[in-house]
Amino acid sequence: MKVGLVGFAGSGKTTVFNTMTGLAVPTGFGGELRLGTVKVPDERIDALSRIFSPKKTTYAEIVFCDVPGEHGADRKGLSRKALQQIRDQEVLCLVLRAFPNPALDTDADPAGDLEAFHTECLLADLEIVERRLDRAKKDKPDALEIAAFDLMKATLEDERPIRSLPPDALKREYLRGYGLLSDRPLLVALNRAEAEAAQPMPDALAARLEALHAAGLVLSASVEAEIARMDPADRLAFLDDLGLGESALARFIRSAYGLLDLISFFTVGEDEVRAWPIRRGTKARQAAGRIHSDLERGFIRAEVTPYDVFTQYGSEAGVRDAGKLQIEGKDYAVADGDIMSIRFNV
Ligand SMILES: Nc1nc2c(ncn2[C@@H]2O[C@H](COP(=O)(O)OP(=O)(O)OP(=O)(O)O)[C@@H](O)[C@H]2O)c(=O)[nH]1
Ligand SMILES: [Mg+2]
Repeated sequence: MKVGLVGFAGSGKTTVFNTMTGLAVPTGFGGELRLGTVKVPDERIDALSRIFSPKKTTYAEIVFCDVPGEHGADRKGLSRKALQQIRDQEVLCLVLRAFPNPALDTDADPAGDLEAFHTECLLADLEIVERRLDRAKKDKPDALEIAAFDLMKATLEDERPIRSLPPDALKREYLRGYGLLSDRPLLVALNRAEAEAAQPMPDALAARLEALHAAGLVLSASVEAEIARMDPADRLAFLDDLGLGESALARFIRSAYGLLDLISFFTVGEDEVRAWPIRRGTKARQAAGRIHSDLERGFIRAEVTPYDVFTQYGSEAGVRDAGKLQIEGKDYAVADGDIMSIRFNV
């Protein structure tokens, strides 16, 4: 999963980047595009790794991309370059400033910034959708595709994001390659002053996020960035002082997994114990394809042990002897925590 930290100048994107990655990149004024990789902690993987002692243990990963803000010019506009940098991201994390930033000459206005960002995305998308419809008059039009673009145009003109259209209303395959921004999953991080770190998202903002089909997260990036660099043993005490039980990264991961409806299945063995993130509802055959395309092509069956069943019997042999090994076909919907072994033939 590639998550872009986006938003207006000085909103704290680089500080959020440091919070999530535990790095100490210099903050303030622009800077460059940066990538940082974070492992998704999973106690089940820790436990499986202790049991199998594999050569390699692989957690799911999130790559954060810190997109520099644009200072000067029109504060609430986004340049073509900025739009392109945002288009390169799979998931958008919009950082809203809700703290006084002495380097900026405006007060914090998170609700206004959210609307400004939303409008920029709508306008950029509308330009693309209208261009496609213009061209369709000249090309041989595919009626269904044109209908899809007409629906998108009406949605955008109604100031609603494309992501608000359910999958049965809009076939996402028509969108491939167009880089529409308002279709990207959106997670909004309300970045506050330290004293307000533990207060919930204001109701009005929460309602607006729901209408935009976005998830929300409250944090105070500057203190949490410091906490993220501490010894893990000290972290909890400091989080507790702030009135928080969990790190910003842990809360972020939960929100993002919820927003994207992600679950994990596992593969185990002496070589590697590994977590594989997939969308809920993914079928066994497609899930096998995440491991290797040969496993999808030559899929025969999946041998599945739910994590809880595995821990109950303690070993693969124990599960098998107890007759608890599930044999599943290609259309089995993989469940969170399934330990999978794929039988295949190519
Ligand atoms: N009080 C407070 N200050 C913060 C917080 N987050 C960031 N800052 C400060 O705000 C300033 C800008 O932070 P950055 O993280 O560089 O902001 P940015 O969005 O990356 O800025 P650009 O990339 O220049 O757009 C720095 O001085 C940070 O220390 C926060 O949660 N609370
Ligand atoms: Mg920055």
